[in-house]
Amino acid sequence: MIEFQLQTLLEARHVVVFTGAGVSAESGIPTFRDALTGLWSRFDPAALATPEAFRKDPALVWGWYEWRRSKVLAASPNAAHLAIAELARRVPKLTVITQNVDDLHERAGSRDVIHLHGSLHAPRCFACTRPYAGSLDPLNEPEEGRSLEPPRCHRCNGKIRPGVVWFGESLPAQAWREAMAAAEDCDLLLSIGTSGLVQPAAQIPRMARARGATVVHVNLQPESVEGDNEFSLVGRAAEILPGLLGGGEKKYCE
Ligand code: BV8
Ligand code: ZN
Repeated sequence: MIEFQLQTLLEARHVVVFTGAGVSAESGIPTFRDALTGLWSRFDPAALATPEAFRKDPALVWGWYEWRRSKVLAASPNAAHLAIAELARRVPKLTVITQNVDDLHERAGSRDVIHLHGSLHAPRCFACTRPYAGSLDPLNEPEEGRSLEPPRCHRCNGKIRPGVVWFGESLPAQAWREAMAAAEDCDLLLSIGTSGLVQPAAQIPRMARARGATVVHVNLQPESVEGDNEFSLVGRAAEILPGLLGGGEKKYCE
């Protein structure tokens, strides 16, 4: 049996915490694949999360994102987000790199979070790319499955789009540079709640391992791991992360 202990965590010089939708699941935010439950289930997320979908039917895409944003506004950070913020206070250096478009890491107290796929809270003009200066009215609670006309840019009257990275769009160059630099510098990377399907984000844990870092996966599903510096912790992030900090020893086989 291989043990991964709190000690290994706290001896690290630079920890990277790399998160996917699974870290927000216990805050009630559906993961990307689950995001199409209920009245959205008739749509394919990968098809909706594209510039083509927005060009074709801006109100449908804007309605989906406003529904997701309203769920984020109504949600709270969970014990996993809070444990990650606490960990940053106990190690010399910690970098959070997230694929998520919610702000739950920030609301849990994490700082300088690197958002590889943008944010629901940074709407911008689809035409001139200027940030949207208007306030998005959270009061008109978007109905699930309903289209919603996007607001218009104050400068060029273009349609406002969500500030996320769609499939087929490049990742923000600076975020990607910072994420690669952190992955190559860290000596421990915690990969939490990600299926590792989406590129190039899925390269981040691999980059860390290639530089000799220890990589620990936290997921409901076991991760196939190799070598003696890769581990798979199976379970809920909101239980495992506080457990790690609480000093609980985790025993599990490779
Ligand atoms: C680009 C923002 C190039 C939008 C997102 C063929 C092969 C390889 C790659 C490609 C290909 N064809 C196209 C590509 C590229 C494409 C891609 O990767 N496609 C995949 C699907 C095959 N990538 C892109 O297009 C990227 N851009 O490549 O640009 C380029 C180059 C030059 C010039 C122009 C372009 C851009 C990708 C960004 C897409 N945007 N998000 C939005 O949110 O609406 S990605 C989106 O899906 C999420 O952000 C998330 O990162 C990702 C996956 O979503 P989920 O599955 O929900 O989340 P996750 O994977 O994290 O899975 C949840 C996990 O949590 C599960 O494992 C589950 O077990 C676990 N879990 C659940 N509950 C818990 C838990 N774990 C612990 N505790 C729990 N409680
Ligand atoms: Zn504009």
